[in-house]
Amino acid sequence: MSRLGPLAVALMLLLFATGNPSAATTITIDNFENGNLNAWKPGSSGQIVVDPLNASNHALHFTALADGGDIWTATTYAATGTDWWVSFDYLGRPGLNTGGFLGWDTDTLPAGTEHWFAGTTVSGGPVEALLVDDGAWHHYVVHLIRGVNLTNGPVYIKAEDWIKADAVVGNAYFDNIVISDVDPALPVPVLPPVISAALFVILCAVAVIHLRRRPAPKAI
Ligand SMILES: [Ca+2]
Ligand SMILES: [Ca+2]
Ligand SMILES: [Ca+2]
Repeated sequence: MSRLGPLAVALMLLLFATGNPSAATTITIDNFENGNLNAWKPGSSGQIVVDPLNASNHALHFTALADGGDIWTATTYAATGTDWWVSFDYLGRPGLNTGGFLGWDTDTLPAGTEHWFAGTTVSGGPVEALLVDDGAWHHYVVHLIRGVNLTNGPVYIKAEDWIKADAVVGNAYFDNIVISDVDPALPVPVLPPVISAALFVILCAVAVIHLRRRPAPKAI
């Protein structure tokens, strides 16, 4: 059996100490750049279109108005912990109450257990994120908590251009829909500077000892 050299052990120690053993589960549901809606169930009026504000970007909009949901994700998603964050970008153009809504649903039917957590109006009920309709993209992060505004089981994500909003079709755009069990606003975990410096000193010391112990090259 071969023995690991002290330098290798020190490197493993450093990697272990700086790694993140509880890595976040983050899933990009769709950024609408792959040319298809395979992440979503067929049969909706959703379409991938060129971003009206950025010709190099694509987004989702709808060719029909809906109530109860227009497009559902192809699969369900489950939060691995108590908390869940759904982030996305929304563009409402032009004007007021363009009708974009994003929510979760336990099935793919308009009825049943559901929650619209983002929308351009609260006339259908409160939402966590009231979407801005000012003709510009805005980024949103919605915090969902099991037993509060998220059911315990897996859910579909769904979206629509709500028929009871401005009744104008096609002016609600979504992009970059991501779900995560870690708040994206939190900084990436890093070691405190004191610990990082200590590890660096230890690594250097081990490397020096290792080099000193190396056998001298044999004389020819
Ligand atoms: Ca996009
Ligand atoms: Ca609309
Ligand atoms: Ca439903």
